[in-house]
Amino acid sequence: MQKPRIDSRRARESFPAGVRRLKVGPNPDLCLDPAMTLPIDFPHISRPHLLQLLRDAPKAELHIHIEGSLEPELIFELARRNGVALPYASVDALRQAYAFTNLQSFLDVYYAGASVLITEDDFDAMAWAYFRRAAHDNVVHTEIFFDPQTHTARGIDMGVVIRGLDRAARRAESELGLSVRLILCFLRHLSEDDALATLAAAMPYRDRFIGVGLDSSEMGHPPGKFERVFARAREAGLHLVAHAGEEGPPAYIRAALDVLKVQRIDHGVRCVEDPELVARLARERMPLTVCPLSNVKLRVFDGLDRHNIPALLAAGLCVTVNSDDPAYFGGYVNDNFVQLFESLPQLTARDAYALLRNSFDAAFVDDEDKALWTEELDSVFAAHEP
Ligand code: ES4
Ligand code: ZN
Repeated sequence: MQKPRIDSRRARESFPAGVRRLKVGPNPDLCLDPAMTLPIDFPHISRPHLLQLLRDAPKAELHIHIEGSLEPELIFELARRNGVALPYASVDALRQAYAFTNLQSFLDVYYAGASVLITEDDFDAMAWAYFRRAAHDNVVHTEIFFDPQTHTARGIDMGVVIRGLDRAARRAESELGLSVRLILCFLRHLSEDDALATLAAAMPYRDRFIGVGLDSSEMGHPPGKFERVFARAREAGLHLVAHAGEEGPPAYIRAALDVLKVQRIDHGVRCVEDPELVARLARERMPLTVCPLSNVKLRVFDGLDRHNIPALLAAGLCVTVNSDDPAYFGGYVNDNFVQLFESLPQLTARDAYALLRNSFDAAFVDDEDKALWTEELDSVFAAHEP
């Protein structure tokens, strides 16, 4: 049962007099129609108030690796509890290793951190900590990635991983009113046969996850390598997403669309190198789950002030903002929003609304949930003070 965090009836009552109600429901034209009119007074939202609105607004998070939410303190606690030796002497020493030069330099530390996860309780504890933190940021819906091969390769049973995450998810739904879905990711540096075996091992838990994704080292591992396993997932009625165009070229984004037939692109920021691809992404309203702090930490961009989100939005793309691996990249989803808007003064209140609204439009939920959350978002924006 999904309990909305904001009571929509109360939100409706608090709608300021004289502000016309929005027609609710997902607007399929949102990303294509920058001239869209809304009864929200966008130009009069001050910068400090906009930053607060970004924090307060309900939002969906669509790109978060749950193993990337493992904070150093919990890594050390689980290592002690499970008798796992870590190649770092202390929490501080581990934190000092978070100076990444590219995706691979991060993945090496990330997989070392995940090695402390052994029991169902460990997966539950990790996910529960993230859900509490996400609810604090007014996340109302989250689709979490998990990397089963990182664990099954160490002899951990698939059931331990999925049952632990699922237990935390059910608790988050009942105690935090957070809507949670799981997406199983294949590690692209491993073989397609390994991915096929992983999908088969997960099928007994088919009702506990809604989709599959593709992550880990992108260069040299094009999406085409996973054509058969994505076809099999599609036949099983699973949603499909893939990391593409983070470090890899636009051709990888095209292959994710044409060969894997994904419904969202994770990252996708390198699409701008291929104007025809950008036009296609806009035309098809293909969501990009962008992770600003991640992109800076992994040197995809030299700074948040150099991020291409303004260009992606200007091109009419359905962009969302997400945290990726918040424990490693210096912030959760609200940190991503606020630091992005602090660094890029050209981003407007209308852009903020579009990014938040896109998070619901791009979510794998039914139209009723999208309409409810969109209505809550509109109420928060319409109730703003200058
Ligand atoms: C990841 Cl930032 C990123 N890219 C690719 N794979 C990943 N797994 C965890 N974080
Ligand atoms: Zn990612």
